[in-house]
Amino acid sequence: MIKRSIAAAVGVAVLAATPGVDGATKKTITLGDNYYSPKRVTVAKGTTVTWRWPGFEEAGDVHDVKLKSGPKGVKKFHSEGAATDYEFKRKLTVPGTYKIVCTLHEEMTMTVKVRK
Ligand SMILES: [Cu+2]
Repeated sequence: MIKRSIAAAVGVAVLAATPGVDGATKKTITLGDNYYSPKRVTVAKGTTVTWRWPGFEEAGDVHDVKLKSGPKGVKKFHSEGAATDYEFKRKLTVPGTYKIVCTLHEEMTMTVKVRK
């Protein structure tokens, strides 16, 4: 019984770590007041990251998503400022570390690591 549950857990872990077809994976980051959640993520190359602002009920301050620093050759991106019901997506195709900041709250930061 114990052995079986360990095997099941390992199976799930392996599945979760495997990118989808053509490495097409997705990851969603939620914006809060004043944070990104999760604050650190590691994704496969080619993952489309979606930053999602809260719905109307949880609306807070205005936030944005700006690439402060990224791997060499990656064009900087900067979303619009929004408080609620907004989405910003970027497909991250270059491996490396992407540092994200909200230009309205300098302590509001996050890091995306893209694996090779
Ligand atoms: Cu902010």
